Amino acid sequence: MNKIRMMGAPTDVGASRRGASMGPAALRVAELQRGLQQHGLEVVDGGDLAGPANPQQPPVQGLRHLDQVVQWNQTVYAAVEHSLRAGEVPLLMGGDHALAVGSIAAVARHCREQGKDLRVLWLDAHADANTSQSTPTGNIHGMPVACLLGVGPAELTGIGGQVPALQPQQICQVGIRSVDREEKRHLRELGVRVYDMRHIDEHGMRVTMEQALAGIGPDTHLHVSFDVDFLDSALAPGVGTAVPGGPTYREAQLCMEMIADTGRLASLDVMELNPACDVRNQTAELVVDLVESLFGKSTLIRRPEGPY
Ligand code: 4U7
Ligand code: MN
Ligand code: MN
Ligand code: MN
Repeated sequence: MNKIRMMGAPTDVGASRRGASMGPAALRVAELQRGLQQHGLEVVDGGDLAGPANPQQPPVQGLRHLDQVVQWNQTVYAAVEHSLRAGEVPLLMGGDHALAVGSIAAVARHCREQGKDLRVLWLDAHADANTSQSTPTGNIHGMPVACLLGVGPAELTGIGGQVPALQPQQICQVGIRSVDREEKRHLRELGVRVYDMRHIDEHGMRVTMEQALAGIGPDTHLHVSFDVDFLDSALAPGVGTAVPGGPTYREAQLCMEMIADTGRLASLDVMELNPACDVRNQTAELVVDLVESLFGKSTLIRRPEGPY
């Protein structure tokens, strides 16, 4: 594994509930860097990126804080691109999920230049495929998937220099259980592969992840966009938009472990952690535990080959 570079994006301009801006600090308090170093990984903390404050304004034409969201995304884009060019594994600590536009646009550009096959795994309770027309809130953290697939304000869809930044076959969602009415139609039209909680209930996390990870090969760059509200809200209260009925601790561990087993994880977003909603930083600690698994903590114990 190449050197991991942590970078914080302390903002909540893409949300209406405040607090995700404290996510990077909570992950540092929960010792994310040391947790990963424990397993022999090389990890640097590049500190926090800077950007505009949250003006706490109502949405304008279905979009809240568009200018601020664009500015933050441009900064994230540049930082992720720089890290990938240096041969590192960028680990973006959000911040709200609107910043996945800049992060993934940078990864997509890097993959085009390097001739790598990009796969994005979107772990979330929400599909984040709203537009300014369909959004019930105007919050841009509910829109990054649509933006990356070319549907959204030009200032966001254009980040990275190619519209769309992503093809629908390149993204796959897991854990989804809250999708708005109009958003459902977008998902179908966009052709995004969605493994919702119903699918996990019926087939289990193991089969779900086998399906989600199918086709990943030696040339694949695997990007994980981990929205902390993916996790069951009883387990992970420290998020601004909690939804019950998410993966249990063991299901989430298995999900992370199976991603680690591919050996292709090359960039990561950890988004939407909201310490203002958390209880004694327990969600941040859980996230550190899961991110350790994502980078292979438990593969120290090798499973025997063959059926079991
Ligand atoms: B997150 C929502 F209406 N769909 O668009 C919206 F329910 O990044 C929630 O996944 C979006 O946390 C949640 O505002 C965005 C709402
Ligand atoms: Mn979410
Ligand atoms: Mn999200
Ligand atoms: Mn959220």
